[in-house]
Amino acid sequence: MIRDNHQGTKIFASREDCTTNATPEEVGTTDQEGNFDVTLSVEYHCLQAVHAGYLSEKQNLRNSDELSTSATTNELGTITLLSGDVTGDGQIDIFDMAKMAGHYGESDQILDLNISMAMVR
Ligand SMILES: [Ca+2]
Repeated sequence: MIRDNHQGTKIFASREDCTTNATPEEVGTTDQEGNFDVTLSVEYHCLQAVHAGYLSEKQNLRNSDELSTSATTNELGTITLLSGDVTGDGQIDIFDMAKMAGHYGESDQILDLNISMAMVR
C-alpha cells in the first residue's frame, strides 16, 4: 500500500547552505497532497522536510538570481521521504526493523508507515 496522505510533514528553513549544521526554523507544514506554501526572504538557502518515521531530506534553494523576484510563487520540485526510520536517528537499519517487529500487531501511528491503520495479525 502506498501512502496517500502527506499531511503533517514539517518544513524547516535555514539561512545556511544545506551542507552546514545550521539550526533551521520551522516555516510550514504540508497539506494532504504534500504541498506547502512559505514566504522566505532571499537570506534563506536551505529547506528541510521532516516527518516522524521517515528520513528527513534537505534541498538547497537555487541561487536567488535564478528565482523570480517578480513572481509570487516559485516551484521547488518534489522531495520524496523514505520511510523506515522509526528510531529517528537519521538512518534505516536493523534497529528500526527490531523496533517495528517489537510492536507487530499494534496500531502505533509512527510505526504504521503506510498509514493504513490496519492491524496485522
Ligand atoms: Ca533509524
